[in-house]
Amino acid sequence: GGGETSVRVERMFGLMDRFLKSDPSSLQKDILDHVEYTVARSRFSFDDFEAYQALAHSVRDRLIERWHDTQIHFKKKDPKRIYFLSLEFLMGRSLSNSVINLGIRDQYADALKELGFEFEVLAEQEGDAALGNGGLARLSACQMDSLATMDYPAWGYGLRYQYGLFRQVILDGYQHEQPDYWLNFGNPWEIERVHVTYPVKFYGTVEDENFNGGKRKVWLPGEMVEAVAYDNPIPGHGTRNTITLRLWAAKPSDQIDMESFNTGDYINAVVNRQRAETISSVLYPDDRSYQGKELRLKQQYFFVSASLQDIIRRFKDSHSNFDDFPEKVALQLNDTHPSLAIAEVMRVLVDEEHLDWNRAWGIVCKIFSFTTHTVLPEGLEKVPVDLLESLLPRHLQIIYDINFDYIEELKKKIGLDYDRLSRMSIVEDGAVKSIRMANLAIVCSHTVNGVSRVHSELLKTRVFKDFYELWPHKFDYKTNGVTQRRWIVVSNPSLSALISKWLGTEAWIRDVDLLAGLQEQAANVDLHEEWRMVRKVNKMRLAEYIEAMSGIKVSVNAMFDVQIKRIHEYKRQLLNILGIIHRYDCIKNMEKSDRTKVVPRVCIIGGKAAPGYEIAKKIIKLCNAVAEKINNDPDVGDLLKLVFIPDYNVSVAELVIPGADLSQHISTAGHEASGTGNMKFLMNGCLLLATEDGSTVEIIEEIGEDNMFLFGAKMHEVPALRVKGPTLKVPLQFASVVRMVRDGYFGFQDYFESLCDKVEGGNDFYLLGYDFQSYLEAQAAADKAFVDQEKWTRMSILSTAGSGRFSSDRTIEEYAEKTWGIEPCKCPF
Ligand code: AZC
Repeated sequence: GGGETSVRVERMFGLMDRFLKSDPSSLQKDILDHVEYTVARSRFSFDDFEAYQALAHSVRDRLIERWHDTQIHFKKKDPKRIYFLSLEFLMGRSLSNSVINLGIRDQYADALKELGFEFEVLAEQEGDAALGNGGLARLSACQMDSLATMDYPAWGYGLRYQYGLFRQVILDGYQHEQPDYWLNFGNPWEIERVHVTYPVKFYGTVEDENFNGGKRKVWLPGEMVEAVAYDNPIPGHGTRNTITLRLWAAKPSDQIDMESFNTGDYINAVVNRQRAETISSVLYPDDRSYQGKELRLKQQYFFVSASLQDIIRRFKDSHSNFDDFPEKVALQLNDTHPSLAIAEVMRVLVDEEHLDWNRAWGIVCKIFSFTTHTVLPEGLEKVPVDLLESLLPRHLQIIYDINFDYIEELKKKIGLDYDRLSRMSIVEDGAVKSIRMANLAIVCSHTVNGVSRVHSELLKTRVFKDFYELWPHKFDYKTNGVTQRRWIVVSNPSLSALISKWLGTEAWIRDVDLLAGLQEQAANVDLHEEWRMVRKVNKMRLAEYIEAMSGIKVSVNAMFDVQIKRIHEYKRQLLNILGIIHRYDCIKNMEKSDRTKVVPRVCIIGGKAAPGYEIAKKIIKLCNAVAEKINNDPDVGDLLKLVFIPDYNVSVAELVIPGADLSQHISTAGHEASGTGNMKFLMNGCLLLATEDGSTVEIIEEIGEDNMFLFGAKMHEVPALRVKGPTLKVPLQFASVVRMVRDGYFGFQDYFESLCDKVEGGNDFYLLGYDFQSYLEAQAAADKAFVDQEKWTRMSILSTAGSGRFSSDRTIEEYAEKTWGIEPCKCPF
């Protein structure tokens, strides 16, 4: 039995020898062993990529040790667990993050040096794991890092897409999408669990069956697919705790459909089975607009069903009464994407565990919490009833039953206000009858979280007003945060060392509030000098990358002005580009002698457009067309450059953010739920040029408005401005830059026409025209501040010093205490 084995193992190794050693010579031996036996290359001849693979495998071995210990410890202590359900995780690279969290980066660097390799060079060999679109997905990744670091008993659950987010290729200035077949070269960071599999059912019918003198529902599925677990260990920093991100892959079911094999068409029967894999094959690249596609719904249910089978199996390992479930399990719905989990828990409890409906409902009401990440109505998922009925007939019945009870209760509370009842119903009657997933999530969750304070206000006063009035206690918010481990320590090692030196401790890496200690030193000239030095080195690194990517040479003396994020109308990359055109036009029209007064700029824009989002794609093309013109104009030279960085992703962000002087977060007020890029720039001492939107409002409270460049209409002004829309006076400068685009100054006149139409003639929904004047003023203020290097450096230091509140450690602690009711469970060393 297991007991005997462990005694035997202990006798073989002795307690102290149980773990792999991490001194340089042990590391070297392990790396070389992996070269020889895992990568199967000769230890006398292997290239950088093979060295990376071997290195990654040796790190993996160390992760696995910690991970085993953590899982055993969790099992022994049996604490309440948090299960984080998310259809997207944007993990990026793992190597540097892992060795830093394990505390053995320097040992590895030394070990590799003697073998003739450089750690950084090998780290560059790794491709990104891009199993997500944007903010929501990267937030999940940051939160996993915090959950591990803070010793919470947590599991992430998601899908193991074979194709991550598409690669963006720019040809003639246009975006083209290419598949990201990221598993091509193997993935050392995952562990395939061939024995952890669950059947997932689809289609079929629901029948009534006699049971205990009554009737009960039985779902007779029409299709069965197997979910196979792939575990990705997530190491905490400065702790042994290493938690699990479990991603599911679809495989043909074990249960062979004898029917199709008996017809004699063996080849086709095999080929048909193989189609099961398409469920987890590709990530939907649209981060906002919901499309009602069957495959998407299949993905959602597939991952929800497998995860819940796994969670319930783990619960049943040590519990027999489902009434204890809420004391042991918290389920977090990351947006509405996993909200079928609600109906699935009801189905399992009622149909499979035979609890009566009310008892099951009582349990469901205590376990779910829901976080929404948007205010855009097109982001709210609505599943057509027809689709749900054919794919998941029993779930549709359950949702109808939940809705029936809920509407009856609601009538008692609000009376027969039919408008309001129909707005609040989970089922939407209309041309296409559909299920409102957000309403389902709100009705069945105990907490509805926003991602920043103002986002939560919008939810309460606009998007979910009816619900807030009914259940004010459900509504709360946890302002987003990012992990300083990845966004300072991994991506900006020189700044990290500088901070530790001046604070006299590395403790801020786990306790980020300590960064505030830099405030006292904000005027220290020695710190200033070192701070500027670090920033300059990072700018040089970025300049080299820009030249390698685009052939454009940029001067590190210029201000690096960056906007990187998904391309969206509400994020207003177009405002940025029109501002750049204005700057260009000013330089062109200046007396030559005045040009010496211009503060040189390198404007950097990066981001992907959803493949079907035409306007966003035109914005990319416009950026490239303007860049082409400006960068080749000898009148302008180093005074202005515009660079579009292709294929923006997590590892590009890690390179760009530390090298930015100024970053733009310029969404129309009331549209960015939170924003997390702003926090990453802030931590790295980059100044913000921003609107008072999302989490920026809270950043202002931390560092003060004097430490950033704010502009634009305020959130409460926006609705009235929209009403006035067509009568608003637009500044002349705005009309004239749009004119330049319309007149074909940058070519492609016809192609850009519809883009210009979006911001003129009363169509300017995002208020680019209205905000243009104050945008230019904020830009001028940034120029002025940049010339005063003393002042700029002080602002930069104060930005980093004031970033402590925006760590995901703080966010996760709030979730743990206020929403999930879980406690740390630290694995002893
Ligand atoms: C994003 C929000 O747009 C962004 O403001 C926020 O910081 C981030 O989530 C994390 O909360 N939303 C998404 O990426 N996607 C959806 C569907 O909202």
